[in-house]
Amino acid sequence: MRTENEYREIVNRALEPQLRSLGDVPGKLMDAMLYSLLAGGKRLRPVLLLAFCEMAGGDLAEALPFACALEMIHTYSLIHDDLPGMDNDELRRGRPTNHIQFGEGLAILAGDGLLNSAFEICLRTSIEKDISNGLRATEILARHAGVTGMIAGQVKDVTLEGHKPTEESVTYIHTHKTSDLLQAPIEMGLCLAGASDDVIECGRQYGLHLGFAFQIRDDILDVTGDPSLLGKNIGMDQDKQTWVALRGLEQAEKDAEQHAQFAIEALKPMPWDHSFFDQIALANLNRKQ
Ligand code: GRG
Repeated sequence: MRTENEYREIVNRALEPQLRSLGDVPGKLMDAMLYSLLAGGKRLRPVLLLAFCEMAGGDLAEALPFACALEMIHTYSLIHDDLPGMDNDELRRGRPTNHIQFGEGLAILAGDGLLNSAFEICLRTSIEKDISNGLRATEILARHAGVTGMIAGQVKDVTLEGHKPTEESVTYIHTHKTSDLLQAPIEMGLCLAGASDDVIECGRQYGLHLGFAFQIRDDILDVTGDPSLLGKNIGMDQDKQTWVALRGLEQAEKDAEQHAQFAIEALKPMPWDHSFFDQIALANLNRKQ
């Protein structure tokens, strides 16, 4: 296995060439897409895709365009989430948000552009390189990012703002807004490697619990975090359906730990060394950004 940093570097080097490979994109649109895409996120999702794929014996070069596509979808969701009609945020990844930098119209189009480019890249790669499980991997991405996945979670997040959080509502939002886009890379990576359905199910459970632990940590950081480390403002989720609003800070810390343990447990039936992924689940508990 490579290190997390090595995977991150591989993704960072590939993102811009993948986007530019689509052809003659209007300059302003390309600038706005690259502004957010290259702003330096943690790259957790593409790292998971590549690492799960390699663990299961898959080919990194084949998986790389899919990993970049997933990061494009994640970045689009952040751009749209920051818009005045949604969370109205001014800081993201340590920079002014896309609509502050380029205006609302171009920010909407940059998000749309990244979303569409992701599927163009997945489908083109599958067709041109004749990747046997490419279409299946693309369907997994569409489903987790789509109207029963991340978008469903975001709809509840937006429409329940200001309502009293319940276990059911917060669980729904965390499952879909966050876990779905963490399950996608794991299932895609394993699928591209040709892993069995049993193995994919283990990965799906890991992604579900990692997503919960990740979002609970995010909710905690919105209260206790340092904006200069986080790269975004804090206190933005006060009227939101958060785990901290539901359970309080102290219990939220314990729940995040429990979900990290569930995630680690889920990988135990896998026939490979999974310490890389155990580490990711544990590191999230102390992350500051
Ligand atoms: C607009 C359809 C649509 C969806 C938006 C992803 C999302 C849904 C909203 C962003 C805000 C948020 C708190 C999402 C939950 C997942 C999450 C914690 C995203 C931030 O991901 P990180 O921390 O970000 O991996 P970086 O910048 O490191 O990539």
